Amino acid sequence: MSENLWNIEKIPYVGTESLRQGLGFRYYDADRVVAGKTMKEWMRFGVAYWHTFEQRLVDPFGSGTAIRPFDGKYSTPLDLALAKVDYAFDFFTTLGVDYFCFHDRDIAPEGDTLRETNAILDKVVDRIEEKMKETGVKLLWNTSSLFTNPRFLSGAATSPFSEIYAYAGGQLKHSLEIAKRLGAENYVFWGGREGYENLWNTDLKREQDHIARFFHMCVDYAAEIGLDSQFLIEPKPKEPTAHQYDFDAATSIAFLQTYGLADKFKLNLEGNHANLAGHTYQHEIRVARAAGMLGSLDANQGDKLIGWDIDEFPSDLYETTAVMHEVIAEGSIGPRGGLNFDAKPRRTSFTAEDLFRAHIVGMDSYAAGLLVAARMHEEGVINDLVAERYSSFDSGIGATVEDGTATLASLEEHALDIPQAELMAAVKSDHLESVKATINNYIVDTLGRA
Ligand code: XUL
Ligand code: CO
Repeated sequence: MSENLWNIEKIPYVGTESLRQGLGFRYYDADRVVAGKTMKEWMRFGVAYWHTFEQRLVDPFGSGTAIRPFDGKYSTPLDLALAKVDYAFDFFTTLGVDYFCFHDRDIAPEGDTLRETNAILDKVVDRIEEKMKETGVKLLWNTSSLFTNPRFLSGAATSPFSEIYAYAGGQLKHSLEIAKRLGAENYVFWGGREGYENLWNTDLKREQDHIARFFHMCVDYAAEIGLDSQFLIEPKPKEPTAHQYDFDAATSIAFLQTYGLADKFKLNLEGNHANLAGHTYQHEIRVARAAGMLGSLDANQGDKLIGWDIDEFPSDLYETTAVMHEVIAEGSIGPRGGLNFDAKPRRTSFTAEDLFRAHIVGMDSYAAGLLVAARMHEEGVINDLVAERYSSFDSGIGATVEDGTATLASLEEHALDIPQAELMAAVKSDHLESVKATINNYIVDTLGRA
């Protein structure tokens, strides 16, 4: 048995030797070069501290089922928090991921005042800093939990209570200092309770003005301390509030543009959040790409039959292929992004080993998606069909639209005398069913040969 705290051997790449998935990677081969980069460079996988080390696998109907190796071994919350850092870094190196992510409140307990809380937090950050140096594991992003403590019941930067707003600002300031100290690649703002339960008691405009001011203060403070982490907004349409202000990618982009923040922020997009907004994951990524705002990805998936944010580990190869298609087309997951598993095992997968099993499936599913998307990219399958679909804009009347010389009068002159039959000859079938079958064929064939 290995020496590490989880008693699990380093997870190996085993390839396609067995159809039964165990504690080994079938597709994820970290240093394998695909479409010009290694798998680990494309994906930059991250482990989410809050799920993997904090989540007890509760649901709204029952308490936690999780069994963890640190349970019951430490007498004070601080001792437990410090020990968990060691467990966490052993987990990262055993699994073979290069990044992790955390909220301030995941890693350390709170004191009575913000000053006391910050002092406790710093002790744990000291330990994290040591472990980062020792292992080479890096911080994909950190963030601040401005939603768990009861003080934030009506939001933080959109709270109607100015004392709470001020507290949130103070808390956030220290969180940015930690990002600087640990060299965070990104800094994430997920609007925990920044939204409303009910419009009758809500001044929506005032709340949005307040949170925009908050973000400007963050930008100013980052400049003051020389913090260069990429700021990211993480959209989600609802849960816990009935309506979250950062509803989806398009809404968040409009908000950032309205308040003069668009050049300072990008987006961290999450699969299950996309579904809650009535979108696919691919849609959210495409919208962000179109605006030059793709920042990073929270990798998880939802369930067609369950209406909540269930944060399931990704296993849907069709979706991972779609996501990696977008990433390859973009060239990377944003300038400093990665794939953070904002995901938890099912309540019925309660052993510590299941944490490894779940991450392996997530990493393998994305590695498989990368292989398929890279091959489709190399063979031009999707790019060719899209280029062909819009080719009438490459010349003739279409080109005048794109070069800005067309007017309604020039379009009318062009269209006025074309007979219906000739016009309909310009319209082509998409053969969409064949397109979908082609993608299926690439998935089956590529993974069959992997
Ligand atoms: C909540 C969620 C958060 C953010 C970070 O749904 O996704 O964990 O990723 O605050
Ligand atoms: Co998330």
